[in-house]
Amino acid sequence: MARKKIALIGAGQIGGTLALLAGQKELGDIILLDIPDFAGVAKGKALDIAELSPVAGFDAGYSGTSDYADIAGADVVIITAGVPRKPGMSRDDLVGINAKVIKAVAAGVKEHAPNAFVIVITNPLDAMVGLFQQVSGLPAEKVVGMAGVLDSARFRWFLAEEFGVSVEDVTAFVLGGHGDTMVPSVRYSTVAGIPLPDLVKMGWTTQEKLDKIVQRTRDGGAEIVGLLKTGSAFYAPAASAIAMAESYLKDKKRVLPVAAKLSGEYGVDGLYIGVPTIIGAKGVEKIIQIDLSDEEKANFDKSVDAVKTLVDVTAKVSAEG
Ligand code: A3D
Repeated sequence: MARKKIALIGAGQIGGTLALLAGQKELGDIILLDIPDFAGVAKGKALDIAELSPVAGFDAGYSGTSDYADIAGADVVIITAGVPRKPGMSRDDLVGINAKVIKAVAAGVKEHAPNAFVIVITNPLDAMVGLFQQVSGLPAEKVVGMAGVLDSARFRWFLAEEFGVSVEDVTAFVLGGHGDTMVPSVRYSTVAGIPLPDLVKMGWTTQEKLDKIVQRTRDGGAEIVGLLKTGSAFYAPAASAIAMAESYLKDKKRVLPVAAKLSGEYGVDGLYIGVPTIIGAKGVEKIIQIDLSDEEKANFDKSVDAVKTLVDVTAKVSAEG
């Protein structure tokens, strides 16, 4: 079987980490694309990782480019092109620059890799993935946004630390937009199947501590921006997108929270928002609708409203140029 082709649009912090992780998992040959001024960075990172591969013991082709013709026929495209946050900035402050970038990327992917499974990471996530799908016209089930896997990984790690158990045995559930209004669900998060409210009853933790963990999850991105000062998180975001790409390429049918385009589910139509899905060879094979409590539904609706506002701002900005 021929190797798959993975195109990474944006060869910055996340792009480079994606290239390394995709190679280590032998998901396919990897091409890093960046703007002409950064073509050297794309080529340099590609060569550096290629030279790592004999030591690490994996086979994957690596190249760098600024020419979209080189991504022709890509099976998976992961987009990180744009600018990240600096301290004091919200994800929403990035709309002006990143909307223009996403429009350019959408044109390139539409022309050269229209059959790819596309994972958008560029912030503000829910608005940028919606814009990409709208401009590229690619089928909605083949265009997703990465946020929920990362947000729930953060939630899982905080919970594993709190309980002193393996991260492998903690599952966590996060819904809604990727922003301050995201909805980490305490009811649907578990340690080895035991829901968090039961763990409170069992005396493993207190409701107060859980509330703090939920808030820390919501602020997880800002916590890292505050520490790094030069940009935003990149290791965990890259690993999260790779889990999504792997589920598609290997038809694993993993149940993953992704930003998917809803058509009536959860009472939302035509908007990208974080929901649990099954990711397999067809892309988003199913959007899973779970029962939300009144409080969860109210929080989810608030998150949807925040995403709608951002989508409106994005539409205005993109109409201007
Ligand atoms: P950074 O290291 O700056 O890399 C971005 C790269 O995009 C740079 O190399 C740019 O040259 C390149 N670029 C800019 N414009 C274009 C273009 N038109 N075509 C191709 N490449 C271009 O940033 P990063 O890798 O740290 O972050 C990338 C994006 O991911 C930012 O928007 C972040 O806000 C976002 N991000 C999202 C999450 C989510 O969970 C959704 C998490 C972390 C970061």
